[in-house]
Amino acid sequence: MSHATADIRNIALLGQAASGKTLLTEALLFKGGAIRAMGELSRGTTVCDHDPLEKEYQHSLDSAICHLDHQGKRINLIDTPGYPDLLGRSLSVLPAVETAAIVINAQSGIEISTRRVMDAAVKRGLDRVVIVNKIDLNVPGLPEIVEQLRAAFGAECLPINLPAEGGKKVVDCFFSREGAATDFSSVAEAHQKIIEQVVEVDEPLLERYLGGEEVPEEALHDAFEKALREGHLVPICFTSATTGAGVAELLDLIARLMPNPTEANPPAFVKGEGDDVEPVQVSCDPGKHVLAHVFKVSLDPYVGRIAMMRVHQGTLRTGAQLFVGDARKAFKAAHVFAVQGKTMQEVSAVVPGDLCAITKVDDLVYDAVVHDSHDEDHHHLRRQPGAPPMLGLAITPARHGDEQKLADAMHKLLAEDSSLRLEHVPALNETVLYGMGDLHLKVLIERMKRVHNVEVKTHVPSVPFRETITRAADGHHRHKKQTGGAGQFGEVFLRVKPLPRGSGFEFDDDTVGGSIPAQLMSAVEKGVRQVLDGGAIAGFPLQDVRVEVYDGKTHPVDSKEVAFVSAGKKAFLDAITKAHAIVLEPIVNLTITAPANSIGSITADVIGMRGAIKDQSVLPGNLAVIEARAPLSEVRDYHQKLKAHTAGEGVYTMEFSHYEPAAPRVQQELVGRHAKRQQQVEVE
Ligand SMILES: Nc1nc2c(ncn2[C@@H]2O[C@H](COP(=O)(O)OP(=O)(O)OP(=O)(O)O)[C@@H](O)[C@H]2O)c(=O)[nH]1
Ligand SMILES: [Mg+2]
Repeated sequence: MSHATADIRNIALLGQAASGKTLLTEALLFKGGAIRAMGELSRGTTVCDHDPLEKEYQHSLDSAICHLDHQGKRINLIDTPGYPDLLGRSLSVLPAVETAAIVINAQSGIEISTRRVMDAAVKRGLDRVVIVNKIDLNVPGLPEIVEQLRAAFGAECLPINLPAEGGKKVVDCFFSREGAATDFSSVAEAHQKIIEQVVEVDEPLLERYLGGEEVPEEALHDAFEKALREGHLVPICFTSATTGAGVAELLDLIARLMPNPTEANPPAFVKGEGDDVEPVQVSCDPGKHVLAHVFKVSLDPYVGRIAMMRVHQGTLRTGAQLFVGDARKAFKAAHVFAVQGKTMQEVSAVVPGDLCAITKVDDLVYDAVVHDSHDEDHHHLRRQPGAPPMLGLAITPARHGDEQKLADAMHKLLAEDSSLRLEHVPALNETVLYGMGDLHLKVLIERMKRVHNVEVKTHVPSVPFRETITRAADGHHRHKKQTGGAGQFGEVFLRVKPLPRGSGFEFDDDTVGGSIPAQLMSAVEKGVRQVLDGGAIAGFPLQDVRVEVYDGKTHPVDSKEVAFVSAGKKAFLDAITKAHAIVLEPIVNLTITAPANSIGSITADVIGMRGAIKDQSVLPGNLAVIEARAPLSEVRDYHQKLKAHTAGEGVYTMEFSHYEPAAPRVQQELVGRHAKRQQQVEVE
């Protein structure tokens, strides 16, 4: 079926794990006639949770795309994982939609994940709707959930329908002014509140309304879109994915009131690189150049790479020549697909605002911009930095000789998942994979085994300690070798000075009268730098050091580069042994969000880890936000600790703050361990 841009609705379902997003998506697909029967989560037969691992864990592990047609509208749904570890994967699909539907479990009310997805949707300027699901459980606290939502996210959260008959059905409150009895509040009250909220964004409408005139609901459409777009209205609706209550009403709401791609805030495209970017306007004009954005990449063992795209401008036709980013060479979109969970159906054209997939193109990585003219080179979608991945695991291949295979698999996984980071630490010869939490990394490692056929061993990564000096000192070395023929000669006098924390390394030529000529000076610097990585006392890289070479001697024949590399190295070693080197340890900032009743135990725990509390506050919805600071070496397993303190509800972000001298106990231990290692090397 072909559909125009104005008939498209793109909606991502987000929110806490087990709130029913996947089952609700299934219910919507069923009610909309896209599937003949509802699949079952426990059997892994739903459209969105089709992966064997999803069946095993009974949680969505990745986002899934599907669609249905209702009232002549094409409704694209993206079901996302709610598990806190996988939030990065969920939020990465937001550039594809106009509407974020935040699903809440009626039994548990607002949770931390609710707040995080709500914040992310606001930052992106998305229209929002809240869906309170599982009303069949007839929980008594529904009015409190509405109040909680308004306290936490603002008075703009207003019911647009209400449950009735103990959650057996749902009654519309927008199109109807009065109606049947509801489980709480009333149709008339909810109707009045929502209409008043809508007319507030439109001066002439407001005047008509205040003048006592009846404004027909059709006349409210544009104001409704404006209110959604500006975050002045966040409708709340009620559903049961199991009984189907409220599902038809939700479909009608989506088709009649939620924005089409031209009605929401436009996507934040920019042109240029780095800080030097300018916003660019894209329009849903089907005749303009094609501009599409890759919002998800997955790797299918049979199909290969699948890139999901949102077309933002122009019409993407099968056979088109397309460019990825700033590439000169085009690829041909030989096949373009509409996606229904794991099934893909070939289509001939995709209009602006719609979603599609292209397979087997390796350059299509997450966040890539695809276009059909060089006019759109250097176009990007403005990034919304998310929480950085924090839980690190050092990985090595389990089988000898699998290094390249592991590197290739990692490369592919990184392209799929923007909430992953890989870091190689040469000083420690460690490759560390950072993810959002235990489950995230566990699933990846299982995928690596199942899909990429590489088994890995993991261990807790080492802490990146550093060394520095605490006072200035002089160093000198004369390198002289006279063995038979040509000799080697070089002599270097230098001074080391401590630099302010975070300055790194500086090298300065302070010689006068050319006592060391330029090309030999670079040999001195080379020698000095050879020492930096290995450190002075504990084997960690040296930083915040300035080296000033102030004198030297050359020999007319024997002054070769090697001689000055060696003299520089040894003069530097001479200086740092006198410069009172110390070990520095990384300090991190932590922002912890947790239920308010766990503040006490969290604070005590942070202090026990040599940390300090910088700030704390309580947010509506009984959530505490604690800002703290602690040495990285103490918080590497904080994930587990926080889980234990908060029954799994707490989340935190961690970022590097600065280096500080390590505590004396830590210093002694590290220096002692290094000395022992050196002795062993000497014995061998
Ligand atoms: N009683 C009741 N149970 C529901 C309803 N919707 C979902 N469930 C159940 O809640 C559990 C979680 O449902 P899912 O659809 O997997 O939840 P989800 O939000 O997709 O969870 P994640 O994928 O982990 O984020 C399953 O056991 C469902 O059968 C509902 O409306 N009523
Ligand atoms: Mg799910």
